[in-house]
Amino acid sequence: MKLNDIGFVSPLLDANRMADLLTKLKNLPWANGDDHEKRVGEMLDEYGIVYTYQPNGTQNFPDYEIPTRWGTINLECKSSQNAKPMYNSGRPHAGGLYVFTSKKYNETTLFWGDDVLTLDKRELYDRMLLEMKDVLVRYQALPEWQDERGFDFYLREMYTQSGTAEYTDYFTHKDRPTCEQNVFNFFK
Ligand SMILES: [Ca+2]
Repeated sequence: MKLNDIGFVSPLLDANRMADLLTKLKNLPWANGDDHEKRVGEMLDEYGIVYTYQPNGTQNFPDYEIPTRWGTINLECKSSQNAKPMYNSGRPHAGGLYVFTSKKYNETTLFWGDDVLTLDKRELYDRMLLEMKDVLVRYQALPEWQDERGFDFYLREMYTQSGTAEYTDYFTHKDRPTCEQNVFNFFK
């Protein structure tokens, strides 16, 4: 099957079916990470949606790469005991569609990575990382950096969210309705 044909397979994944699927995803009760990921895959199957599962490996974004008539969708499943997901070393991806389920609320919410991490903040992170890498390179260039055991160093990114619920709770956040609506609006 040509890539162009995908999304036009029977049954047709049109805007209505997509909205239907998104509603079902949004209404999911909590499940732990593995189960959450699996049930989302089963829902994609139910809708006859063609996808590639973990195209970049098990630990990497995204969980499901889905060619659609709206372009390639990178869908990422997140699950947490609490009200915010863990991103670890991968910041929320621009263009990533997140399906985040919380045990605390026994609810699921949908958002685009762009809507939770602004472009301005991404650029700020990038500027900081460049400076940090520059510091590391300067130290590594010092003659005394070399020792007889080969001890070296590398920087690892770790993205966290801190602050009160007003900032960090994905379910009570003032922007939650807008974030969810932006997901639905994209597929119109
Ligand atoms: Ca995941």
